[in-house]
Amino acid sequence: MFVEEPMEGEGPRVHPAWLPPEAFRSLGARRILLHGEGLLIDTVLDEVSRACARYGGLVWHSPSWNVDVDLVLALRGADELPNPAVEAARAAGEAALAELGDDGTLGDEGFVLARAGDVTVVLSDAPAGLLYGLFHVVRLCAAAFDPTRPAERHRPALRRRMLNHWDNVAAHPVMGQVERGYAGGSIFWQDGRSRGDLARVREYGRLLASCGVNAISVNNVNVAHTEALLLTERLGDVAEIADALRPYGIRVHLSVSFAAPVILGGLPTADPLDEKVRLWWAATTRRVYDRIPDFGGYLVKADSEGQPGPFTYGRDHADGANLLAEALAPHGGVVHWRAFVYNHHQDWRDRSTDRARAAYDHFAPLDGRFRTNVVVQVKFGPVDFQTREPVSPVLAAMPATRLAVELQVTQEYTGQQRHVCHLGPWWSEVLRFAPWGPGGRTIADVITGEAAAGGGLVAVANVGDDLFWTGHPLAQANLYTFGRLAWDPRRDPTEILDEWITLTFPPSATADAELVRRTLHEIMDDSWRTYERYTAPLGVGFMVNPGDHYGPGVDGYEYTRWGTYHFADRDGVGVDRSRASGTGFTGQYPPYWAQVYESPESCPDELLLFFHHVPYGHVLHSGSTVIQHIYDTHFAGVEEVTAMRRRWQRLNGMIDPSVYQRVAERLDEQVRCATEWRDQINTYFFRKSGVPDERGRDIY
Ligand code: GCV
Repeated sequence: MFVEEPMEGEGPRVHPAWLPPEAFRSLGARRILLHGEGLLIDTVLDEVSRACARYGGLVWHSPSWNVDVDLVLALRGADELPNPAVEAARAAGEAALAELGDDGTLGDEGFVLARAGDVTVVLSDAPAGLLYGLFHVVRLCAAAFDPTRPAERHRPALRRRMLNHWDNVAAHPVMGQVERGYAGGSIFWQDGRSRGDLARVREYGRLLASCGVNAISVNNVNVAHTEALLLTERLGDVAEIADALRPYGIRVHLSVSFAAPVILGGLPTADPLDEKVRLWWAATTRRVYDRIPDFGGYLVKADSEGQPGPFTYGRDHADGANLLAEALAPHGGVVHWRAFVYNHHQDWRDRSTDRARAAYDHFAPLDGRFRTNVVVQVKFGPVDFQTREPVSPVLAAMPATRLAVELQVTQEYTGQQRHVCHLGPWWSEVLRFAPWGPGGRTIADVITGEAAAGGGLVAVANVGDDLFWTGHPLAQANLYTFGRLAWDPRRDPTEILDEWITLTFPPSATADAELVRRTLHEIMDDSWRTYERYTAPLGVGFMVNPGDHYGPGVDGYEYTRWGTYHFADRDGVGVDRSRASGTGFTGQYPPYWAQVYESPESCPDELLLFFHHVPYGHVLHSGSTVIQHIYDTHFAGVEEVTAMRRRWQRLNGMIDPSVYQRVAERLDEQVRCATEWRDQINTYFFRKSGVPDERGRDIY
C-alpha cells in the first residue's frame, strides 16, 4: 500500500508530511485513557480518537469506569480515578519521576513516560506536556509499549522554538507572496487578504506541534503598508490564525514596522523617546491583547535593508527595542529584535568596510541595555545564511542580553528546495560550536534557558501552499529537524533524520522498509556537504546569481553595493578579515578563535577564504592546494548528486508515486544545476589562475 486512503470526512487534501495516518498505527490499536481537561487535552483526545477509530483501539476520557488500558495520558494534578490499574500507572509515573532526580518538575511543556506492568503512562504538569508526550509515543511506535523500556523525562531545552514566516499579505512585485519562498504561495495570505483556509493552518499547527515548535510570526520582517495594518485594522486576520493554532500550543507573533506610529497612528514621529509614541505603542498593544490574549509579541527588522528604525531619530537599537518591550511587558509579550543590520549601500571599491563586522559593531556595545523581554535575534553567521560561514561573534559578545539564534529553513542559499540539502548537520555544528574555545560553553548553552535566560531558536519557515508543503518533499525533513533541534539542540541530526524517515515512510506501509531507510540516509545525510562541494568554495560565500540567489554567478555580487565579495584575481582569492592586514573581523571573537582564525596556517580549511586572501597554490591542511581543492570538490559534488539520482531510482514503485515523481524531477534539476556550478566555478578559476587540473578533467 502506497497512499493511505483518507477516512470519510478526513483529509489529506495535501501530503501528510511526517504525520501520515499509518504513523499512528501502533498507538491507534491500543486502549487509551486520557485524564485531564483543557483545550490542548481536547486536541490529544481528538488525535487518539482518530487513531483508534482507524486502527481499532479504544479511548476513554477521564472516566469513572473500571477498564483495562494499555496507555494512560494524565495530568498530574487531575483527580484520583476509581480505577486501580490507572492509579497504579500514575503512581509508577510519579515514582519514576522522583527517581529521575533533579527537582522532579516537568514545567509547562515537559512530560515523563514510564511503564507500570503492562501499561505505559505519560504524565505532565500542563496540557501542552501531554500533547508533546502523545507525539513522543507516536514517534516511538511499538517501542513505547516495550515492557523493558526505562522511564524517561523530556523537557524542551529552549523555551521558545519559533518559525518566522516571510509571507507577504499583498504579493511584493519582486519577492512575490512569500519572500524567499520556494513552495508556492502563502498558507496565510493571498492577493492582499487572508486566505481564510484555517483547515490548512490547523494542519500546519499539528505538524509543528508534533516536532516541538511553539511560536510563529505570520508576516514578513520586511513590513510594507498592507502588512503593517495587521497590527491594527487587520488584527482580526491574525486573531483567526491564533485561534487555529492555539489548540496545538502555538503562539502567534507579528512583524511590525518601527514606523507604525507614523504610518498607522498619524503621529509626526516614531522617535522611541517621544512620550506620544510610547503611549501609542502601549494603547495599540493593549488592543492586540484584548483580541489575542496569548499573543506572543513583536518581531522587528529595523534600520536594515531599507526598513525604518531608531537611527532616523538619532537613537540606537536598545532605545528602539525597549520602546516595544515596554508596551509588551504588562501582557507578558516579548520583542524579537533582529541584529541583521549592515550597510547595504557599500562601495565595492571600499576595502575597509566589512559587512561581517556590522552586527557586532552595532550590537555588542549595547549589551546590558536591553529590557528582559527583549530577545536580540542573531543570524547564525555574520553575513547571511550561507552554506558555510563562521558562527556569528555577536553570540559570544552579549552576556547580559537574551540572545536567539536565527537559522534559515527556507533554502535561499542552499538550493531553494530544488536541491536536496539536509541542513540538520550544519545547524548542529553551529549549535555545538564553543565560541570561548573547545570544551567551553556552546551556542546551544547561550540560547538555552528557562524564563529570562536564553532567547531560544528561530528559523525562517520553508512551507507554502504546495501539495508537499515544502516544494521538495525531502525538504520537509529540514522543518522537522529544526523543531527537534529546538527542543533539544544537543541531539544527533542523523538520528533526527531517522525519526523523520520512520514517520514519513512508515515501515508498515513500505515493501522494503530497510531499503527505503538506507536510500534516504545515503541521499540525505551528507547532502549539505555535497551542496557545499559544488558551490562557493572554502567559506567564501555567495557567488550566486544576484536577486534570486539561485545558481552560479561567480561575479554576480562582486561589483555591487551588498558587501559580499570574494576578491578573486589572477594570484588568489578570499577576504582578508585578519587583524594584522585585513578588516579586523577576527578580533570580534573571544581569544581562542580570534587566534585560530587570524592566521591562514591555523584557520580551518572550510573557512579559509572567509578569513583570508590566499594564493591559489596555498596548501590546505588536507594537503591539497586551494586551486586543486576547488577542482576536486566541484567534480566530486556533481558525481555525488548523480549518485543521489541513481539511488533514488531504487525507490520507484516502493513509495508514494507522487512523492517519487516530484523528487525525481527535482533531482534532474539538481544534477543540471550542480553541473552548471561545477563548470562555471572551475572555468572561472582556471581562467583566473591559469593553473591546470592535475587530473586533466574537462574545464572550459
Ligand atoms: C527578508 C536576506 C534575504 C532577504 C531577507 C533578508 C533578511 O538578505 O535575501 O530577502 O529579507 O536576508 O534576513 O531580512
